[in-house]
Order: sequence, then C-alpha cells, then structure tokens
Amino acid sequence: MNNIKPNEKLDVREILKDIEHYHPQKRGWVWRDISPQKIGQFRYEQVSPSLKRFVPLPSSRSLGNIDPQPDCVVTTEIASGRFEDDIRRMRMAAYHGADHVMVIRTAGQSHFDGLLEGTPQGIGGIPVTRKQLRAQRKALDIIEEEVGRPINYHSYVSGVAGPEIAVLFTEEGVNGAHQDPQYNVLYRNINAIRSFVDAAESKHIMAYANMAQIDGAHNANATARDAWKVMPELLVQHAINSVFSERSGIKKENIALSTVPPAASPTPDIKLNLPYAVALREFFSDYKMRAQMNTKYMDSSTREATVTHVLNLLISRLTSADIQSTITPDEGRNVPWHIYNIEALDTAKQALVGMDDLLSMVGLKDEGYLVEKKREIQERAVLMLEEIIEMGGYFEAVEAGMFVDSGEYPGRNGDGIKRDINGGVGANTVVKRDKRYMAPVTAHFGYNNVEQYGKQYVEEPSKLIDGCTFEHPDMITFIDELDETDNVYLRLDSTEKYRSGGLLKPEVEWLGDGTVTVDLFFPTDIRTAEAAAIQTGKKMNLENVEIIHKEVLHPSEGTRIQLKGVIDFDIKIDDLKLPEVVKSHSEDDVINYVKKHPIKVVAGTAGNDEHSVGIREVLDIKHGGVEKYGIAYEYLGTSVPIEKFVDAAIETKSQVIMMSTIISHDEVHYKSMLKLHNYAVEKGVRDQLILIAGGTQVTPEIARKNKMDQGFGRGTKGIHIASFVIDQHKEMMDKK
Ligand code: Z98
Repeated sequence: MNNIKPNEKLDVREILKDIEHYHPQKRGWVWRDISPQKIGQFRYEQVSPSLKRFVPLPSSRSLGNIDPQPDCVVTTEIASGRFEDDIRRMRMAAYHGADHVMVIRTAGQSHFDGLLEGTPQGIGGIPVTRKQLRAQRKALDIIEEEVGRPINYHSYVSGVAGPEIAVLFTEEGVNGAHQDPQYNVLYRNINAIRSFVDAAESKHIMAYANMAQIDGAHNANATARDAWKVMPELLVQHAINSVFSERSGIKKENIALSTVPPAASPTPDIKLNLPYAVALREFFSDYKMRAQMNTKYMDSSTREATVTHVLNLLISRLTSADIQSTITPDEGRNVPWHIYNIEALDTAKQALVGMDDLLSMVGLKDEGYLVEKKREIQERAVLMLEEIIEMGGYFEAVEAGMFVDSGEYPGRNGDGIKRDINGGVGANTVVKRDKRYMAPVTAHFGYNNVEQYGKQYVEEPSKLIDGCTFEHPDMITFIDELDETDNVYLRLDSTEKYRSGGLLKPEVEWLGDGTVTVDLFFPTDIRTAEAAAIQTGKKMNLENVEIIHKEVLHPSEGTRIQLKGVIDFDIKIDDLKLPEVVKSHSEDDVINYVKKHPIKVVAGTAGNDEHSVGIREVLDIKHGGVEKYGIAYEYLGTSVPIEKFVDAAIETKSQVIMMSTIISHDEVHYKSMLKLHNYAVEKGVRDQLILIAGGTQVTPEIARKNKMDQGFGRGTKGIHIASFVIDQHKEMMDKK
C-alpha cells in the first residue's frame, strides 16, 4: 500500500484493516528546507525542494510543468465531518503543495470532558478520536511517501480535555496543535484556572512530542467588532501564551504565533496591516510566524476572499511567514468543498512563488508612517501589559473585561469579554496534588513524587513501570466503534456503489453527496432574482435548493446568483463515451523536428463556411497556432471550394491540408471531408497528404470515419495539431 500510484485510489477499508496495531512512524514537526535553485528556466530564492508528485498551476502548462514550492509550510484546513472523505481531500491537497493538514474538530468538542472513540460523523469537522486520528495519520504516511515530503498533521489541544488530547496526539503521531488557554477562557467560557493548569500539562506533553504549537490570538480579531482596533491586545495575547509555553517546556522554534492581518480591503488594508505585521515580528523575533488569512470580513464571494488572501500573502512576503495558512475561500458560506481547499492552496502557491525574492528589490522604510505606526502599536501593547500586571494579573484583567474590547487600547468601549475567575465550564475542578500523589509517566508536569524511588526516576519517571504508552505504543488500549448507528463502516457501505459499483455522482465534500452549483444571472433586482433562482433550481430537478451567493450588479439591471442543489441520479461509468486522448509533444520537440523537416500547410474554411476565427487561432503564432512551431502555412481564405484545397497543396508543395468546417447543417461537414479525400485520391496525391478537418462540431472519430487522417474539435490548440502532423509526417517518411 505504501507505494501507491497516482492512478490508484486510496482504499479507506484497507487503511482501516489492522488499524488497532498501527502506530505512527515518527513524532514531531518538520519545517521545509529552504533551497534556492533553478527550476525550469528560472532562478528562485524562497523555495523548498520540489515534490515527487504534484499538480502544477494551470499556467505551468506553457512553462514545462514546473511546480516551484514556496519556502514556508503551507496549511490546508479540512472540515468535512467525515474522516474518510477528509483523507481523499488530504491527498489532493498534498499534490497541490499542502504539508500541514489541519483537521478541524466537530462543533462542541471543546466542552467534552474526556475522549471520544469510534468514527462518528461530525458537524463542521470530525469528532477527534483515536481511531480517526490513527487512520488519517496512516493515510498521511502513505501520502507523504507518494509526494516525497513529510506532512504535518494537526488538530486542537484546547477545551476541557486538553491534557488527555495532548497525550492522545503524542501517542498517535500528531505533529502540531493549537494550544492557548486564553482561547478556552475567552471563547469557550472554560474556567480560567482550570484552563491554565491544563495548559501547563498539555504544553509539557507537546514539548516532549516536539509538536509545533499555534496560539489562539487570531480569534480576537475574528471576534472583535472592529478587528483592526485589537492590534495592541493581540501582541499581549501572543506574549502571554508564548512565555507560558516556554515555561512549560516548549522550544522557541516550535512556538508559532497565529497572526492574521486584522483588517481587510476595502479598508486601506496594507496601511493598517503592514505596521502591525512589522511590530509583531520585531517583538517576537525568536518565534515562528503562522500567517493566516483574514476571515472576519469574508462574505460569500470567493473572488473577494481570494483578493484578501493575496493581499495577506503580500504581507507575508513583505515580512515573514514560517507557516502560511490557507482558509478555503468559501468559508463565508460554511460549505467546505474540496475544490476550495485546492483553490486556496493554489492561490498561496501562485502568490508566494510569484513574489519570490521581493525584498531584494523593495525595502520597508525605516522612517515615516510605517515606523511611527509600528511603534505606536507596540507602545499601546506594552501599556496594556503594564496595566494587567498592576491589576494583579491575567485573571483579574479578564474579570475586568480587558480583552476583545472594541476600543483601541487604552481606549475602552466596555464591551470586552468578561469571565469570572470562579465561573465557566470546569470551575472549581482544580485541586492541589496530595503529598502522596504519584504519576510515574513520561512528560508529566509538576509534582510527581518519584524521587523517593531514586534520582534516576526524576528525568524518566515511567521507568518505574517499565515505560508508558509513549515508549511502548503496544500498551495503548484501542477502543473500536461504540456506536452501531454512526460509524465509518455504515457510511462506507452506503456509498459503496460509488467505489466499486461502477457509478459516479458529482460531489462537493462527501462521496456521492450529489451536490452541484449553478451560476445564474437575472436581469432584475436582488429579491426577484433570489426567488427566480430558487424556482430555476427546482425546475432543473435539483433538491435542497439553496442560494449560496448573491451579488447586486445593478439595483434593477441585474443580479448574480450562485445556487446549490442536489441531483438524484447516478452516472454509469460503463455507459460513458470517454473523450479521445489528444497526444501532444513538447514544444521543443516539435520545433526541432520541423527545423529538420520543413512542413507546409494549406488551410481555409470549407465550402460556404465563413467562420474563420477558429482556424486563425490554430494557424497564427499569436495564440500558439502551428506557425509557432515553424510550420509554414498558406491561408486560402473562407468558403474555399473543396477542390481548391488539394490543387493548392499540389501547387505549393504542401504536405498538410487543414480544412475548417463549422457549419454542420445537413451534415455538410461530413460531406466536405469525404469530398476532400475523394478528390485527393482522384488527383493521385492522397498518400502524400495529411488531411485534417477541424471545427466545433468535429470529433476525431467522425473525421476519421469520413476518411480524414485526423479531426480536431473544441479546445484544440496549435500544439495538438503540430504534434499530430509531425507523427504522421514521420510515418510517411518511414514508408518511403
Ligand atoms: C484556526 N480555523 O486558526 P474548538 N484552540 C485554539 C483555536 O484557535 C481554535 C480551537 C482551539 C481556525 C479556527 N481556532 C479558529 C487556540 C480554533 C478550536 O473545538 O472549535 O473549540 O477548538 O485553526
């Protein structure tokens, strides 16, 4: 299974086989190597080694299929709620350059005071359980081998069961996690004392496992009313978690600050975000930066989200990013679709590589607005921290509502989040360890009471019990499915026909979900357009029709609508007529061949056909027609009599005829093909000529059936024709 081929699907049932005995192959986080190099014809500075298997950006087609990988780790967030579907998405994401797979947890897991088991379905993410983690890590072990680069697996060590989850993650080879007690306190109303005590334990375990840690400060700008006003507070939150993490044992290089540019255009985006980004990196230069994109102002427009993402990527390139996170541009619609994970990854790859080595050409000014604003943000942050210390500390500050206040510090609007130190989930659950307390386990924080058995146990307490699950994974108790009605096997059974039954259905996140989108424009106002769109969806026989995006183009002239709905039919693979594979050689090969063997073409549109746009596209050099490859052509014009093609070919000593036929009325295009062939035979030159017919209604089979050497339909490019011509020419030469 480890040597999976690109044309083989990952088999989830195979992954689940013997899962109770699978253990991760390694622990710890892996950064990318920065390796400046020449890739294709270009020199890159901020890149990492290329992948063994990949899908390059679309435009790479004309650049030798190069796929330069940026220098930073690139994240994709996966949140379908079914871990088996997440696995397929992870594999696609890895091919597009993701080496940090962040698996979102199901809603509400923060409040579970313990671990979950089995493979239940989640909402907005998976319930993180041992079995799902193990299966996903096992899949990633296969995928990383396939793409030739380590993949960091990541989820969340927050919530009431933080330490239990940290242990679970260490046992199951999770490489990174969010951990920040302030997240618990502020956003999940988990008791502050419990959260900080748990965090010390969790962080200590994460340190042992060499996990990278991402903090939770970015949640403040996602929550605050005016996100750009919380900049000073963000620095304070980063400081609190970073110092606390170091004290709990995490190495500086594994502490990543989660930073989101707080503002988004149409604010003066860079003017607000750049001074902040500089302030942050200057204060926290010892730590790593995890740059995430702004989602606060994200609506349902994927275009708008993508522009915000690119502006945020500019900030990353103007400052720094060790991890570049990508949020799917459909986050605002709450429909996490495969295609948007890939779009976000491609956006990051394209923008980061496109801005390679930017700072060798432009510099940030060390005087004026940028420096003054940066300094102002830093001063506000220092003042806030000083006030917190004066108040008695973090807990008092939270009780006073100092955090996520919509006034810019020291301004206060009195709308900050207030938490009572004795309140929240898990209040009064922290007790002092008894003198006799003993926990002879690895990576345990605080009083352990093992010294009584000898000094050697202080460093390695688990030696007292011959090692714990961290050293001996066989000791882990694997609990399998607990729910007979909600587990992966039932889901796999219900979708089996799409795996082995020869059926296909379009999908957005789950195999066989049948969801499709429809893009519509109505020449009317938004309310009428909405109603019309719903009716359109129903008349198209879509079920569960829902509007996922609407945009006014003009209050009365027009509205754009995007609709989603579900289809209720399957496609039988055996009934499909697959499009022919159009062979194409590399541009260089074609050019070199034509240099050695000059080739000439006569071309035109046939009979009464005046449609010359298509034929010009595949002839002229402008859009990569055959001329680009050194093939000479004689353009005979439009409505060329069939005989003239052959006569002209003889006269000009051409080897190829390219006849364009768009009109298909009364099957005139077939008739023209046959006529061309017959006339060439009549003239005794058929075996010296390559006859090609092209046009929107032409298919290769139809053309060949009508005695052409080849036919080219919609989407044909000059390279396809040129490649065919040189192959055919070689054959003709060999016969001679
Ligand atoms: C992100 N997609 O940054 P529950 N702990 C911390 C967090 O920041 C988060 C959680 C836990 C974004 C999501 N962050 C925002 C420090 C979430 C999530 O189970 O949802 O409460 O945990 O990854």
